[in-house]
Amino acid sequence: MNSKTLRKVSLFALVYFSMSFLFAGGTITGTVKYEGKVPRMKALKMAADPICDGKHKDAPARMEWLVVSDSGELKNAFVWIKEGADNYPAPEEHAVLDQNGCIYSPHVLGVQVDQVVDILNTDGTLHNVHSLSKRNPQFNIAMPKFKKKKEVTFTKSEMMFPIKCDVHPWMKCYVAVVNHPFFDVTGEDGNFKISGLPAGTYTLEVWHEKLGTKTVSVTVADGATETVDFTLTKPKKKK
Ligand SMILES: [Cu+2]
Repeated sequence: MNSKTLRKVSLFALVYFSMSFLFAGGTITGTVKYEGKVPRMKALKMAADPICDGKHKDAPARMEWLVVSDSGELKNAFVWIKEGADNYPAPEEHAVLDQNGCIYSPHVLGVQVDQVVDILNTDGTLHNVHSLSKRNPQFNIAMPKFKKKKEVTFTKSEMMFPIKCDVHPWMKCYVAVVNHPFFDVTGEDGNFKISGLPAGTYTLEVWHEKLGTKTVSVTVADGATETVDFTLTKPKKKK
């Protein structure tokens, strides 16, 4: 390579490098809170399976349909770009759904279309993985104690559907299949963060298994961070 070409290549690399910072994409971040009476989550009765029961000797596992901190931060809310994002190819990285202590971990899982999901059986007991999807074909897989891993993929985008275990009736989790990577699930602090969004206007939605959904329109610029907080309440009972 002569020095002229080298200069050209270096200049190109420099411009490219700077541009990647300029166009790093926008971020939406925030906190999901719950407002209302917080029920105490009942302990799960696992006595029917001594292996499950034995894994929670110190503290019983509890139901997870409404997990709220003392200051109202809501866990297991799914926040995602409902409208405005393009289709993205599946990442190489596998998503993981573990069956550990006879509960699903995580309780709410977001995956991309065609992304490989490793369904693990860490328990050494029989589980049955039964998907109740509507757009994607349902499956019903027995995972005997020696079956440590099963890989599945979902080929169509589909908002939340349950996966349950027919052996242990308390086992239930929720899966969303999204055609892009812009989603997050809140942890115990209620926080979510969606990064790398191309500049634009999007419909952002929060979903919770008992509290329903809420949407908001958000405009993000390259390199900027928008904060969006949600407060969810119990839906009114239908009369
Ligand atoms: Cu099970």
